[in-house]
Amino acid sequence: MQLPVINNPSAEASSGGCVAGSCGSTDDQMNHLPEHIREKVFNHPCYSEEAHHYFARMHVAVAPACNIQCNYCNRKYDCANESRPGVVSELHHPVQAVKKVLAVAATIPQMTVLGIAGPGDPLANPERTFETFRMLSEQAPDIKLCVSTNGLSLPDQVDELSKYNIDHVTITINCVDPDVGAQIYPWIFWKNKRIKGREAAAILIEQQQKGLEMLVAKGILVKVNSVLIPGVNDKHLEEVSRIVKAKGAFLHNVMPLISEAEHGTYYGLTGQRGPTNEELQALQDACEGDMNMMRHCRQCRADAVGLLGEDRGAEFTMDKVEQMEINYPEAMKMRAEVHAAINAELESKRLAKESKVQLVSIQGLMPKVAETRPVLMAIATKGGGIINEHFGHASEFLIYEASSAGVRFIGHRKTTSYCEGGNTCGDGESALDVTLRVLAGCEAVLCSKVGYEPWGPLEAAGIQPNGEHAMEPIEDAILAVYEEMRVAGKLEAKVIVQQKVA
Ligand code: CLF
Ligand code: SF4
Repeated sequence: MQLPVINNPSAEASSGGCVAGSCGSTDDQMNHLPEHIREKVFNHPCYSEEAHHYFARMHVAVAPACNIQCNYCNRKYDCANESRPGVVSELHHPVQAVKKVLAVAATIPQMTVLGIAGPGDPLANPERTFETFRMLSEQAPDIKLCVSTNGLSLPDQVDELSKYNIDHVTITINCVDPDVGAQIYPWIFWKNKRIKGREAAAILIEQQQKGLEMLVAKGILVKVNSVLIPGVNDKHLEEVSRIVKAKGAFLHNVMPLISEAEHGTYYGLTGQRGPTNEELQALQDACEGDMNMMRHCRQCRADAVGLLGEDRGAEFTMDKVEQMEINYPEAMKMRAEVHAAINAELESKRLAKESKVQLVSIQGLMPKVAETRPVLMAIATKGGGIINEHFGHASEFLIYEASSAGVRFIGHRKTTSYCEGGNTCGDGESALDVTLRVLAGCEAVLCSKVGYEPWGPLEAAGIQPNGEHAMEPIEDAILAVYEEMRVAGKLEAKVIVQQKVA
């Protein structure tokens, strides 16, 4: 069947939900997973990098309270265009939340996962969180349930979590050393007392580690989120990665600190900076030796709806949901058809990839490719794993690295969309200037179309615009462009330049 196009009117306002919430295996890793784990992750957009091009998630904001304070969080601030965990526009009662989930599931059949990620800590609001999960497990059994927590009360809730068939739990673990933790968490609320400083961090760390071990023992997949805070835990996160992997975490998601003064967070107000794209990638690469890293997290709002990177929450405000007539059994049939079509497409892609690998090794082409250097390319896409977005409409670009080893996903970079951003934004920088800055280090940008005006500045910045691969699968297009660069002798030339610089 024809796959429905995911309408994404607000893709430009990329979303960011689970600090108390976040993951992603590559499809190669996926293929090597045991069947019982593959079953759990193949259609979870956060746990599978490939799935995130096709399947959507939503969050319901049923958990207002939190039992700790993080220096990067201020739940009072809300802006519909703001993409940070902890931020919501509407708070819901569990009954409303379930109505909303059924409405979204019927409208966006690609929505496979319901997560509770805030705006506070879901497990600090156990009645509301578990009531929502209980009703959903009865009324929408085809939806995977997912929860994200800071971990403080996790050990007490593991039994309850396992009752609702929750296969995915995210724990935000920013440190395993209380001295580091004391710089991140000013206080926790523990056994009816507010505890501060190092003692607070030590309790939180102990509870997180205990909760992780208990979940793994029950066979529940655990993803660990860590916020990278330069100068605070940047040197420490490799150790965190090693420890959580040794304890059985499935995936590690290192996310950049979001810190702006206008957010009113402690870090924002005190000038703590977030990491650069290069710092984030370097740390993710350093941790990768130890475990699967998620690189496609969008730091979603606690009420995000849609594909990762888009937020369709405004289409499902409670007043709109109340007016919708939902026949869920009917919707389930449509959902099953859409999921079957996506799975068939994924399977055919997997087979095509396998046969390509076989062909390459039969032809003995690998040694030739192995001589070429890696190249970063930026992709404009609205989802579906294809190049289908106009350069001027993109508010984020996916960044891939092509090299002799193949194509690997590196991350995403947000920008101001060229067509909608006007001529200037912020400090007098034009929208195009922002994009040129954001794409620094990339040597090509692949999109469905690119206008005459940005073409020159892109080329002048060393980024080759390319609209020749519109509607092609991303990886195929990247490989084709990489091959063109190789044939044109552009790959070796850069090596010489780099060596000179070094
Ligand atoms: Fe939500 Fe988190 Fe579940 Fe995903 S989000 S509770 S695991 S369903 Fe995903 Fe969003 Fe990143 Fe979280 S992209 S913030 S990792
Ligand atoms: Fe905010 Fe609590 Fe989440 Fe920390 S754990 S980010 S304080 S909601």
